[in-house]
Amino acid sequence: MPADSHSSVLAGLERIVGSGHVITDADTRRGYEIDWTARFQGSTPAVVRPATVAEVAAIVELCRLERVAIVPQGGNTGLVGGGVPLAGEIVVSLGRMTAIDDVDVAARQLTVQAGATLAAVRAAATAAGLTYPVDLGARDTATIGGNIATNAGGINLIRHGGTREQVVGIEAVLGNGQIVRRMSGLVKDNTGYHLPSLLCGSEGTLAIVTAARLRLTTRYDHRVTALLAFATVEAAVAAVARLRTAIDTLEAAELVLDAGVRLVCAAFDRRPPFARPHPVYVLVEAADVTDPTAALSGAVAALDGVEDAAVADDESRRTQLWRYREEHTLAIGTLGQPHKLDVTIPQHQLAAFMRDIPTRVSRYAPDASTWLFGHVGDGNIHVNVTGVEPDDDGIDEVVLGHVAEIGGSISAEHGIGTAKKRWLHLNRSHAEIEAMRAIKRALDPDGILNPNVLLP
Ligand code: FAD
Ligand code: 2HG
Ligand code: ZN
Repeated sequence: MPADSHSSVLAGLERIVGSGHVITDADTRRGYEIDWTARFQGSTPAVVRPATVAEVAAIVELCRLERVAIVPQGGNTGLVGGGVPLAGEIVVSLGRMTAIDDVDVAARQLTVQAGATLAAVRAAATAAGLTYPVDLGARDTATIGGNIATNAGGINLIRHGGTREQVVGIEAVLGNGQIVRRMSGLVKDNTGYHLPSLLCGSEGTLAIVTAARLRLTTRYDHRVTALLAFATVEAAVAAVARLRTAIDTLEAAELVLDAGVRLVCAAFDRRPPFARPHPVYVLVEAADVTDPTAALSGAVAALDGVEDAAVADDESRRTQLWRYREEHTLAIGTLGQPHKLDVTIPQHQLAAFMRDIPTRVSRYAPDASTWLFGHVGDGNIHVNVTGVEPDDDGIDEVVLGHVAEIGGSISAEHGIGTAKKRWLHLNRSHAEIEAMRAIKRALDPDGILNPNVLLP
């Protein structure tokens, strides 16, 4: 941005939100300029923190006039470099817009501003006797706006669906500066294009989401978690498939490998889960209004290939079991900046993929390490590669190319961001990408919202 336009934009932003909410100081900006993995780092002239939808609309209008690009940012836990200013964009942080309205128990819905954290929304729903069923490891920092923008999946998707399935209403400022607000919460409403669905997964390229109306579900107060050990990925995948049909209270089915569990134990000084290690572990959780332990235990007893099992029905032991899974991301982060390749594999290819992919990675980068874990119940495997330079995206090409060849998705739940836009064509046809471009042009005619994200 040229210096004169720079100062007029900053002055305009200060007029809109007040000078205390335009951050220009380099030290404070830093946290907004670098992503969670530290793989993506950029810079911004300013971080602006609006408090109302009207302020967001005024910011978008100003940036349109000045032809200045914007990166919307929530909790900055995104893993594809989509929420940080890599080309000098202004950061619009939703961090002050955190209000959560009283739960509408009769409608089983909740209205919330986009900057509220997922954990705060879940807590509000729980306090009202219901549940917001999306959950993920970054719950304490990730925001509802970020969840909507990335269409976050998480650990309970097999039972409740992802974020898109929960969003019944939305308020947002489009890239053309207009405010759209559809928050009545009518679940049957076939009056044309469904903007909440369109904005789910739009990664900040069409609109800045300012509030949402979310569907809530039954609160299950009884919960049981089991860690099951297997000799092979094949046995683990087959067991998960059987469990999914055997018990309809299954909320989560997560897979980790021995190497990942050892890494977690070493990084956080934890004891291993069993007296002896096993090649593969599956963490399953069932939840119900009455105790699901007998149902889960019965279904596990009928499985083939379970070499050992640990079952927990109290909060503290359940948390201990979940740590072997949830601490993977942090433990891998201790090894340096990973390449994170979040993919979905067709069920029948899962085991072969997990066997093959480390070999393909080693062929390209003999010193690299491949870490595999994820939401096996829906085929979503997190391929993390360490020991490769952050900007060496040849490794991304190897993994994503293979995923596309076998009919998988190159982004299961994290989005395309800047990290994967080069490979969007592997999954999306020319016609689909052109349709997306047309939608982008219609809603963001000046191309100011996240111009370096999603579309190649
Ligand atoms: P940010 O990182 O701030 O932004 C992400 C994207 O959304 C960017 O493109 C940004 O521009 C856009 N955006 C943010 N807010 C808005 C808004 N209000 N309006 C428009 N665009 C906006 N993801 C999963 O899906 N499942 C998981 O299980 C999961 N587990 C995770 C575990 C850990 C430890 C970590 C660090 C991340 C995990 N993630 C997971 C990824 C991440 O938490 C999600 O993508 C989350 O939805 C991002 O929310 P955020 O508020 O941090 O968004
Ligand atoms: C998870 O499921 C997150 O833990 C993060 O989606 C995955 O670190 C990753 O690659
Ligand atoms: Zn995940």
